[in-house]
Amino acid sequence: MPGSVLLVSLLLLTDVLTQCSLFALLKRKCLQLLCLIKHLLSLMFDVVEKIKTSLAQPSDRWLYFNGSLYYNSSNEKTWQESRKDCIQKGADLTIINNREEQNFIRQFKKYLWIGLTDIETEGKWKWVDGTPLTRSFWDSKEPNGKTLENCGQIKNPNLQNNWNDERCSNTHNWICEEKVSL
Ligand SMILES: [Ca+2]
Ligand SMILES: [Ca+2]
Repeated sequence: MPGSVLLVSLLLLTDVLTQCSLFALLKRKCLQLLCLIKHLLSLMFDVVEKIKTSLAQPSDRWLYFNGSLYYNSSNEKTWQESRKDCIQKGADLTIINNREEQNFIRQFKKYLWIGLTDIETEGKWKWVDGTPLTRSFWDSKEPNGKTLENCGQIKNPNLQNNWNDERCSNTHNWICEEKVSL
């Protein structure tokens, strides 16, 4: 009898030890899982903080005026490259339709490419949407560049009428316009 008691005791002990090691493994896995969750939560917290920061500092490059959003560039490009940038932004170079819009663009107080060109036919100024120029705000001696200057630009912001025809390959700031449908 003492022999069988010893055997049972040994079996029980083995079983307890197995259970204990399984428990230790489970505990280790749980700790690893908790560490992973903690790491994921800290990553999510970082992302939320970044979103909050970006929302708190909206880009001052886009401004709304009378049914359109305008992007005023911080760097300079050629007329063609400027246009490409606007198109990449889902917009195009600005088309100026009236005095109110002209005055709005003047307030940026910069030389700016606008969506006007006579590159196809000298003297036949067209907007980038293909419409011919009807209402214009040329500076008094402009346009004067003949075939050398084929791209439209806003120049002296102090003048009410301040458009200039400029060499398209020169680099300037530019202004994009995106119509907003409400
Ligand atoms: Ca020209
Ligand atoms: Ca000119």
